[in-house]
Amino acid sequence: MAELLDDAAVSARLAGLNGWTREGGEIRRTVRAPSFMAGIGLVGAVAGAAEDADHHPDIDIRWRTVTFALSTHSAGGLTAKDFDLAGRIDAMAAEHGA
Ligand code: H2B
Repeated sequence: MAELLDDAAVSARLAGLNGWTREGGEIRRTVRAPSFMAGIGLVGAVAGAAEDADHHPDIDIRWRTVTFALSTHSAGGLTAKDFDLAGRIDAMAAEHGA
């Protein structure tokens, strides 16, 4: 099972991401896509990556504003799995103009 990261490790890994904030035991990023359909396209791409990783973000879609939240439920907090997927979401967000 993935191990919980300590505060120093969380801070270090947050510094390598784009626009993510820590909210207790999860990390969140809100992106603004250029259109509703671009946001949906991003969500579809993230869904594929989540299935590949067997790790799934909570996703909130409001017109073209999409919020992703990540935590590792089985560990009760943040692990490398969250930051690995967050980095992939950052790359996909850039590809979708968000
Ligand atoms: N996604 C997230 N975000 N956290 C988890 O702990 C998690 C998951 N667990 N997706 C996975 C699925 C687990 O249920 C399977 C069995 O690996």
